[in-house]
Amino acid sequence: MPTEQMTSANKPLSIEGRTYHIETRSGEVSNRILTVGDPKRAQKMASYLDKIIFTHSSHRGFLTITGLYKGLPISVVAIGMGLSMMDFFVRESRMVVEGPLSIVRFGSCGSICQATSGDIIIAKSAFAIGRNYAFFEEGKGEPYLLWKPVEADKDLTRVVQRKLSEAVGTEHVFVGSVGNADSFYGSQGRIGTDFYDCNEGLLDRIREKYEDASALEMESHMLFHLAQVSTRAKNVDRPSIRAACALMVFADRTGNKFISPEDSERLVEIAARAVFDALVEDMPTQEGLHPAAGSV
Ligand code: R1P
Ligand code: URA
Repeated sequence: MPTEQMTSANKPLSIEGRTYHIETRSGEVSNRILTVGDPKRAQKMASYLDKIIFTHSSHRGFLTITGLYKGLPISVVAIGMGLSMMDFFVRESRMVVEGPLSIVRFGSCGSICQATSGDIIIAKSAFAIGRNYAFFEEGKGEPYLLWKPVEADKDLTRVVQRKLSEAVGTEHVFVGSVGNADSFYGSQGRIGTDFYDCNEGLLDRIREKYEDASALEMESHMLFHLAQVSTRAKNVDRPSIRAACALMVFADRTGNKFISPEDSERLVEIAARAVFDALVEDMPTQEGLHPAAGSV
């Protein structure tokens, strides 16, 4: 249920200026954001900030932690899973952050390349994989639609790749295009018998269409797409969004292996400072927290 009265149906903000789903307002979110899916991952990574100055858990499951790292503000935001959550996150963050906005996603994925569990894949670009309802309802077309890749921000990606390579070793870092599926199951080519998914040839089709297809997950294309269209919006008089994405391989889809809880925790711990270092190197100026932020 809404926790505060909203002032508009078109752009729901509370009287205090808090967004409807994430429930943050100007001054509480930094221009440098690390976003993850899992709130425990967010807490673990945020524990590597030098100082935490704001924490809020929203009624829709978004967790925002803002702090200082090497003197600059960084927010860590856990968004849960899937395209819609990424859409809420990017749009509502844009509503409350003035000026340039750099977003790094640090997520988990299934690898469909040589990378194995515990390795990291840097998204050079991301493409969407969507269930084609016309096929299932009317027998029209292919069961899955594959959209053209959208590029990550090159500069931000370069620094994220360098910092993570220094942290985990270049031999554990791979670069490629990431498939952003609308399901963990059907549209990621997981074969089962409970549903008619018609996805037996999907991984081969993806690899044929995109030679550098490396990983499958559920948010990166929406992030890159919104960053891209933020530059085309009408009446935008502020710098656009820049986005990058690095993914821990949890599921090795070729070798059929899954990461252990201990290894995933270790990787998150190793990566936290690397991603923060990338965010502050990429935007070294004192952008960020709004002076009017009473709760910060
Ligand atoms: C599925 O298990 C989830 O893991 C991946 C997928 O994109 C999806 O959200 O990312 P996160 O680990 O960041 O949630
Ligand atoms: N996240 C995904 O979306 N897919 C995987 O296989 C592993 C993590």
